[in-house]
Amino acid sequence: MSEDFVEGNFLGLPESGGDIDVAILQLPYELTTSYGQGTAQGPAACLVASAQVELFDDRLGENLPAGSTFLTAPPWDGEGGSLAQQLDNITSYLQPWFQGHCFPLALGGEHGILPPLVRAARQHPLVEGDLERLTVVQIDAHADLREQLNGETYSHACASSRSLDLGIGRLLQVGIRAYSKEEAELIETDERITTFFAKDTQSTLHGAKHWSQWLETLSGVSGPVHLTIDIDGLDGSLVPATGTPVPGGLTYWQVFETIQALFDAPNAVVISADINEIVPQEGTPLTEFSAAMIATKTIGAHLLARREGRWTATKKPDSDNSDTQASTFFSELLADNME
Ligand SMILES: [Mn+2]
Repeated sequence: MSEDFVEGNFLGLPESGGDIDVAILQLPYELTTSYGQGTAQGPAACLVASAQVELFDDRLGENLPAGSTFLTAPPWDGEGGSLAQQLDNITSYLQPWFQGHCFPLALGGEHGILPPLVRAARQHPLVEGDLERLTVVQIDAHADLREQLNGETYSHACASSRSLDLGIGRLLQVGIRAYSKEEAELIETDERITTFFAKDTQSTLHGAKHWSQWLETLSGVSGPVHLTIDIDGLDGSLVPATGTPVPGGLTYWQVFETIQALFDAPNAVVISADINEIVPQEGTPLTEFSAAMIATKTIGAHLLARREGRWTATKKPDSDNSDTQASTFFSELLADNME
């Protein structure tokens, strides 16, 4: 632990002022988690666990922050009377960090944070208001492609469906091993979706072939990308406290390889990431520590992309591109749907 360790900050890193390169955002959002409880405590627990993560990044060859400036932003305040207002407030909280000048990494919170993340990414200079340009890469046990769960269309189980509704151009999924017939049919028919099932990538006989196809797919991605990591994509033994731990998932190293392949892709620009469904557990810090390790790896991969010219800060154009409709988007959308 370094002498200037700051408690409560990601990796304990102090804020040195000036332009922010990496913003750690906390979304203690929990509205629809169906089975487990405690995702609202996830972000804070992940920050505490990050104090135990080594600062050395082997690919950068140096310790984080590696000359860059990190900010651990105050958490989203949880305000909003209705679900729609909460989603709008999350979008408003995220917006200042999606202007292209820094790399935002959000910690959740349940996977229901994905639609507001996608909505915030719409104003990114590389997305230019057209979400069809955006690819979402999803690590998850669940396809999250349901139309609704228990009557709720913004359930965590519908996060990817709602992102497709918002108009994203492409969805790449890996780790998927719990899904319904309806979701399997959507995967078959919606050309925007490419799914690598865990039964294939984790197969003891053919896994290596499928896994290298997944990494090749990532290497071929072009344009702006949001990476969403539901930590239940990892094998349940690594994340025992997450909302719905599922056996048969990705190994720790497969998550690392996914991050590396995506951030190293020559024509892709990973503009943002989130790690969600983090739940602390009394007696073992394994779940939140796994999340903190993955968050650190993600930031290391971002800094390498920056160093090697695959990510460049985009200054906000003179014409203000901030999306003024974003702060009421979900309220208006859901009001329309109820009519
Ligand atoms: Mn999920």
